[in-house]
Amino acid sequence: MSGLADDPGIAFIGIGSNSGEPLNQIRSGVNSLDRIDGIDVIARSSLWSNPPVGGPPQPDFVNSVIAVRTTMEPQELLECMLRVELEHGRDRQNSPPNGPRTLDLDLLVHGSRIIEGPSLTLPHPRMHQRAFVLVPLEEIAPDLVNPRTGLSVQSHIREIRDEGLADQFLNLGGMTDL
Ligand code: PH2
Ligand code: MG
Ligand code: MG
Repeated sequence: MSGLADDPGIAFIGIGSNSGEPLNQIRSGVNSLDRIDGIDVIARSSLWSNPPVGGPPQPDFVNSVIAVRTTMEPQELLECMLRVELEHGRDRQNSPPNGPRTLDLDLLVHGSRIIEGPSLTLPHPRMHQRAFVLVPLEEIAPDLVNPRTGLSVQSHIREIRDEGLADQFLNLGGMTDL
């Protein structure tokens, strides 16, 4: 899998779910993305159970990260991701900020693009501080350099581990083991 980290046609997508049937929704959501013309899922992390960060009291999340090879520009890819969220019961209108969700797909990195737009910021502005992104991302792309911080996933995760933020993570296995 070498080259994943510096290939301009590769995007990384963070996935989270803590309502309904998280394992089924994540597996189904990833399959839906893979079936779209112009999106090929090329790597899948394990599924990680972990406590919610922020928001109201809510169930633990299952988080994962995938790598996709895509011919799409970020905005088009994002629109496909929003469509897949909706198909999996996502209801933005009736949920509190950072509250429970059936399926959350976040575009983390798209090649080396840096974008500060009204509907999209790339790389994801908080990804390097979030254990629920870094722990799964490290499995598939430890050498990926965040174009915003200039630091690799491995070096960001060292800080997170030192702060104890990755202590409560439970590996539930791979997506194809479900
Ligand atoms: N997503 C959030 C807010 N908090 N916590 C965890 N553990 N995992 C998430 O995916 C998550 C969260 C907003 O998208
Ligand atoms: Mg999110
Ligand atoms: Mg989101």
